[in-house]
Amino acid sequence: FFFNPYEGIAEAQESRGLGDVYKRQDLMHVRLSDESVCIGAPSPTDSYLNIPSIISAMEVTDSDAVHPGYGFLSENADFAEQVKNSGFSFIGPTAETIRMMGDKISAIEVMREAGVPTVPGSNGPLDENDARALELAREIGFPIIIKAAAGGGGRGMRVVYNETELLNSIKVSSTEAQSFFGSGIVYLEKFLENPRHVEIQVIGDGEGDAIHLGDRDCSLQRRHQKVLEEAPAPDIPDALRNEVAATCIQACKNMKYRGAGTLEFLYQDERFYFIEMNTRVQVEHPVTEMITGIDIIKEQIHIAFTGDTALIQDEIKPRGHALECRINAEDPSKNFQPSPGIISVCHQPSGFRTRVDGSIFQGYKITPYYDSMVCKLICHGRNRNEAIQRMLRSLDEFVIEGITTTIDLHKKLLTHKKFVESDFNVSWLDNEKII
Ligand code: MV4
Repeated sequence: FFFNPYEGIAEAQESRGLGDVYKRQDLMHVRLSDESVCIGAPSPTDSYLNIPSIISAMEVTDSDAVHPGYGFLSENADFAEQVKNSGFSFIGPTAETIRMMGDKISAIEVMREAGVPTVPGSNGPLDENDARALELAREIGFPIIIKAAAGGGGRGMRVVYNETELLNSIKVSSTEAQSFFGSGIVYLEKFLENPRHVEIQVIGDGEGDAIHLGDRDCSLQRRHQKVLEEAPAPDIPDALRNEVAATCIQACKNMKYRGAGTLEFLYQDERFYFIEMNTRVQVEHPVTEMITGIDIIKEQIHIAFTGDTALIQDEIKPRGHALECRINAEDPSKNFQPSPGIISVCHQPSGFRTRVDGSIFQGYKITPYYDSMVCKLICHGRNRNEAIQRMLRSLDEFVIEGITTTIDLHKKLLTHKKFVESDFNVSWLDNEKII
């Protein structure tokens, strides 16, 4: 071997300690790269969210394209636009598509036109007309939920249970939305009280062809942070799954969707209700890769460079069941507060149908600057039960010392009767103190 990617890491960590400046050489992906460029200070606004800084890095390295990943600028239409205008390729949809889906009201409209089932609601922004808002809420039936058009992911929402609080709640929500998102536009939906979160993975070639890769259940989340995801979503009649997926494909064809995307649904009483579309690849995409055998990242890059996809719907045959546990550097006994520090011992599981996606190694230093997710453990099985057993075996093999992680919490979750029986909804982890 010409080089040892670990060389000098332990010594460097030890001599600098935790309080010191983080060195980019401390990151394995930087060590493995042919070239690297510093994009700014650790604070995201100075670096990963700084558009000129990213575009400068593309210029000095003579890059062809940028993969926006997830988080940061991955759903920022201005970034996609500036990348394109600077002569580079953005691996994702067009800026127009990102903008259209970023506005939740226009996203719902696009989906309705394609026949995607949506939540009964205002189907447009609420205006100043109080009488009209009251009439609408009565028609829909309480409880209703007020959402910000520019919101998403759980931010800027308010549930209203009766008429007396409606008008005030609309005003408060709009004022909040204005200060959070720079737009006070809000809309109404029927509030579903115990839904599951089911999402459908789509891929479009940007020319009007599109396919889907089935669904995932992401109901297990805590304070809008997903904890464990699975594919396919359990206990949904296949005819219904396929029918809804067909409407998703229609929507992607209509808008000439380019790249990977996800349509998010609430699922309750055997019905799907579209709520939002994500125009990026998601953290939980590996569970879909495991059941379909398709490398979603490769397909994203292929489509960006060729404007074509070799994927054919009839050839996509999901097999078995996959689970993903997000391993966070957090302390569940201290209200999930981040647990930064140096990983002193690291042993990652491996074996048949076991996959670890992540960035950690012995000597890795977790900084307080970013999200606390440090890796993901993904297991596939011939069926859901086999996937659960394999995940439990893999979690037992996983050793991370020096920091506190959510590994033990996953063991409790995977053996809980309600999880084993898929008897949960989006509120379960927030309401029950099971983890
Ligand atoms: C809802 C809902 C119930 N009814 N909309 C929260 C995140 C954002 N993507 C949409 N969210 C919700 N929208 C209606 N009409 C319940 C939620 C919700 C939720 C959705 C998905 C995953 C976790 C959630 C946790 C709490 C509330």
